[in-house]
Amino acid sequence: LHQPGLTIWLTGLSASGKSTIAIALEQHLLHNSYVSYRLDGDNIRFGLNKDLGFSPADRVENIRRIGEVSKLFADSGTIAITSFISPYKADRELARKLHQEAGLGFVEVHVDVPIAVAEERDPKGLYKKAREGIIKDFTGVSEGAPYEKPEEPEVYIDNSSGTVEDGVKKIVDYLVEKGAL
Ligand code: GGZ
Repeated sequence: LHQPGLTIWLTGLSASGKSTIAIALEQHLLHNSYVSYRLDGDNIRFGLNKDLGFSPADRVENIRRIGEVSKLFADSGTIAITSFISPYKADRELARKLHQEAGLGFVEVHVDVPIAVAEERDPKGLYKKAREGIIKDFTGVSEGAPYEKPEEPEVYIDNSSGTVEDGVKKIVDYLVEKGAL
C-alpha cells in the first residue's frame, strides 16, 4: 500500500454538517483500503484539549494543537480528517503552513450553510441557548465570536442542499484529480 499522508481540514459553522461528511468520507476511504483517522470534538476536546473552552484564545490554541496532531497523523501516512469549526483564517493558515513545510498535503474544505439554516437545524439546541445568552461566545451568534469564511478553500461544499454523498464525492473527486488517491 502506497499512501502519502495528508490532512483534509473541514471548516464551517456548528450544525453545518461537517461531522456527518467527515464520518462518511472516512467510511469511503476505509472501504477503499486507505488508512484514515478522524479528529473531532469527541476525541480531542474531551481528551488532549479538555483544558480549553471557547474564548478566542482557547480556540486559537485548540486549532494550533489540532494542526500539530493532524500533521503527525499525515506524517505517518494516514489521511487525517479534522472536523472543527476553526473559525479563524489565521489559525487555518497556520495549520496549512505546518503541513506544507513538512511536505504534507493540506486540503481545506469549507462546509458552508447560511447561519439561518444552521440555526433552523439546531440539532443540539445550542443556537437557541446562545440566543438566550445561556451559552456565551457562540460562533456566528455572539458578539466577538465570528466565523471567518475561507476565501480560497480547495473544496467548497454548499451544504444547505444536496446529500452527504454529494459532499463526500466533491472531496473525493478533488483528491483523485490531484493524484492523492
Ligand atoms: C461554538 C460550541 C460552543 C461555542 C459548545 N461556540 O455543533 P457542535 O457543538 O457539536 O459543534 C460545536 C463544537 C465546536 O467545537 P470546535 O472545537 O469545533 O470549535 S473551534 O474550532 O471554534 O475551537 C458545538 C460545541 O462545540 N460548542 N460551545 N461557544 N461551538
